[in-house]
Amino acid sequence: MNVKSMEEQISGAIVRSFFAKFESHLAVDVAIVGAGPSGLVAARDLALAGYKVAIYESKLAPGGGVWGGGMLMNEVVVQDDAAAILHEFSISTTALGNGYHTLDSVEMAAGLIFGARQAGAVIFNAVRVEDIVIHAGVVAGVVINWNPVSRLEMHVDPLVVTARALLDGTGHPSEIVAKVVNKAGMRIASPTGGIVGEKPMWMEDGERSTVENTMRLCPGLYASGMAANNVQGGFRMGPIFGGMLKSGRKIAGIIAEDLGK
Ligand code: 48F
Repeated sequence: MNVKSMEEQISGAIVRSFFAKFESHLAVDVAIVGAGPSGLVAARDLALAGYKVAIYESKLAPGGGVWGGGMLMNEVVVQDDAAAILHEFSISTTALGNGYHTLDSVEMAAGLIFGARQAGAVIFNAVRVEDIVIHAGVVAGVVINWNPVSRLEMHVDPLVVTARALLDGTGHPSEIVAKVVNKAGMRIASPTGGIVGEKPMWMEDGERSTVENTMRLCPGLYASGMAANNVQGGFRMGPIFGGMLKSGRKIAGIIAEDLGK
């Protein structure tokens, strides 16, 4: 009898299990680029609504800008209405009684990741979206490669995942929208038809405008969080995260409405 070694069984289990996950997500309803707070909230909402959702995160650890709190002090602040979204993820907050809550940024990052995953969204970490697919004026998917391949500038062709909706949750640089505007030369829904560029710090205005700036940009393409703010020219706001969470919720609603069932 041919008995497999433990080494062979463990390696085989990982390879088969990963490739089953990968193959079943070569065509998805929603591809989300960036596992920051806005992308993770959108992912959970859309997965709970029954859509097939894949998140691509170039770093090894999903969570985006949450982990570091403010200036590496691992606490963040949210407003009352945004705390309610965190409570849906079973993330705890401490009410300050003035409309704000503090919370542990590590619990927030871990909780958002776990919530998105438990809802059924699949996260591909250490995977960089390096380009987009466009079919006749409609954004239709992502071009992906291992982030280390990108960083080492290895000459390796990527693979492609098609998506009915593509969400740019890449934060400050709005990398995916930049591809659509600069590489594909498409016009998007913004004051200039392109990327306006993020403004300096103004917490109150930034928090409000992040949600307002969250929208569909062209057929198949959406932006949330700081990516949405960069596109529309909103102010930055630093370590208050309510706008990010509400932006994720808003864009999930818009995408679900566009996709239908
Ligand atoms: O920046 P990020 O946390 O996204 P967000 O949802 O939240 C912004 C806040 O964290 C913070 C803030 C709040 O006041 O201002 O900045 O807008 O996370 C974006 C994620 O996208 C990943 C990146 O590593 C980060 O984890 N990312 C960026 N470009 C790519 C990418 C790419 N091309 N492919 C895959 N992942």
